[in-house]
Amino acid sequence: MTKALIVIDIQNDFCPGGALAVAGGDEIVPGVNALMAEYPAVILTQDWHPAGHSSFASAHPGAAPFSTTEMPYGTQVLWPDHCVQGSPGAAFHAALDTDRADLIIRKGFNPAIDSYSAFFENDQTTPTGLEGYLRTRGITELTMVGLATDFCVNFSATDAARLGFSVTVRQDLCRGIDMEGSLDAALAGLREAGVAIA
Ligand code: VGL
Ligand code: ZN
Repeated sequence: MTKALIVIDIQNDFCPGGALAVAGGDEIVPGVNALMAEYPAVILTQDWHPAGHSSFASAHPGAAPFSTTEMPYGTQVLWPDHCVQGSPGAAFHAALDTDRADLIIRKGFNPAIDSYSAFFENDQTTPTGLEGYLRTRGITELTMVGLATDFCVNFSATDAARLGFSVTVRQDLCRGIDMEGSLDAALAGLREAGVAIA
């Protein structure tokens, strides 16, 4: 049984001062760096959108950030422009120890589909390839940390549990966006999916 630490989207745009800042997002960095030492495999995810991405409110005339729209794959929150490929906002937080990463998996690069989860795009069918990577390495046990608890951590952990991985979310090393009760809903959904919340 091999375990991996999955570090979700600790990028400048999700930290204070960023385009889609999560309160206290930067506070978790020292604890995440320290936790890396306890894992034989460390994987980072990076939200990585082309300019004009369909999840950006700016791509939908008249739409306000944090409103929702119907996409062919379901309801999508429209976000402020964030994590544009190659921009400073898409870079990892400067203090994150990226040297320890075995793999950096990018997601959200498909212009027409957002990807909260590290495993599947928001159509819940297009794979990112992470499942195959983990399985071929014999990794069965995942600990997840990062941003944001109620979106990318939530979707990644739920998908991982559904795929049969043993999953723990370290809530102390996550921070949430918490729009309209989304944090409580996410925590309930995670427990329902069989994810351990530590
Ligand atoms: C995220 C909203 C949009 C996240 C990414 O990392 O939780 N949230 N893109
Ligand atoms: Zn995004």
